[in-house]
Amino acid sequence: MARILRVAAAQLGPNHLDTPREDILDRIIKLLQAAFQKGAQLVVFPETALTTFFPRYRLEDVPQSDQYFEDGSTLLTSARTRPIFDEAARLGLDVCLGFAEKSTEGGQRRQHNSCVYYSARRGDILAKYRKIHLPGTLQPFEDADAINQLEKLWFSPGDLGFTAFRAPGLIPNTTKLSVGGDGVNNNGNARDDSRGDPIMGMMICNDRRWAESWRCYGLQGAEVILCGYNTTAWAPDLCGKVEMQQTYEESEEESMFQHRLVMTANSYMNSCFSISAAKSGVEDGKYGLIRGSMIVSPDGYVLAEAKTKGDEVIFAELDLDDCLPGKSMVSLLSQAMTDYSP
Ligand code: CDV
Repeated sequence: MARILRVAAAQLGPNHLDTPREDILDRIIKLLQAAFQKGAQLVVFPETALTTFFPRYRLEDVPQSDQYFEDGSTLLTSARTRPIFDEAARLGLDVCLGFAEKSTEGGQRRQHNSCVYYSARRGDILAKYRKIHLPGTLQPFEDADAINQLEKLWFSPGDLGFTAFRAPGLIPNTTKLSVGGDGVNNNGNARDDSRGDPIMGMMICNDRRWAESWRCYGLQGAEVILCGYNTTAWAPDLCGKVEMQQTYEESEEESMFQHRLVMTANSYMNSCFSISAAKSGVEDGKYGLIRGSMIVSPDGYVLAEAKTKGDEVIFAELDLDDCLPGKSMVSLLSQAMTDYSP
């Protein structure tokens, strides 16, 4: 029996430093409704979906910076975020949403680049991920015109690991089993838990460029990877390319190529689906972000891809059992390695 999951990536066009939160919430809610119309059960939004990508600025350039942070424990109740989850609950949609998080765990203020997984079935947040690979520099470049990426300054590295989880209520007649292993037994046959609820893993933007992010999830049997991003189309200082004198268009094309490369190759290598959602277009009149929200199959094929740099929903119907052949092959290989004695 197939295990069908209908998913969407909700790409957002640019947000600006002074875009009112009500406008952003309004766009996000319209995207949720568009995804629902297409038949989606799960919608993935970009990294820092609620704001401009403010970590490109120095602290002193963003004097009211606290307005860009959310308390992760009040997302469902705060007027700043609640309308999203109320609408998701009304439509019965699961949501993965990226946001800048402030917390005071242990009495100390911390800031993380985070995302949460909201389960409509549970009516609650099921999982949270805090970005581990924070790209860029601690100090701005000397060149005043350089485009900075100061995530190391704004955020602490994630402390929640790459923890896969099962999302309930999306697929009928699943068995109730926990996460673990690669979903196959030592003979290469699907273990009973391949009939369980879908196994999800979340990562954020730069995490997708590192094999260990994917492999940590792959080894937990992840079937769907969710990844929001804000990828600069043009940052020659940051990318060490000042000497290359690439044009803006060449740089953007290369960035798109590399995004597609990591999403397709890693989905294939871990035999999982992936859903990536961009914030795209030119933010704050100057900072270009690539497009390329896409849904990729365990064979590495792009099933759906955004065509614009604005608000856009892409959709695909996934059969999670398509993850099994690749995962079975891994299991056979590791068994062969265990059996091998020189
Ligand atoms: N937000 C990001 O993590 N952006 C990085 C850029 C700076 C390279 C990315 O990996 O897309």
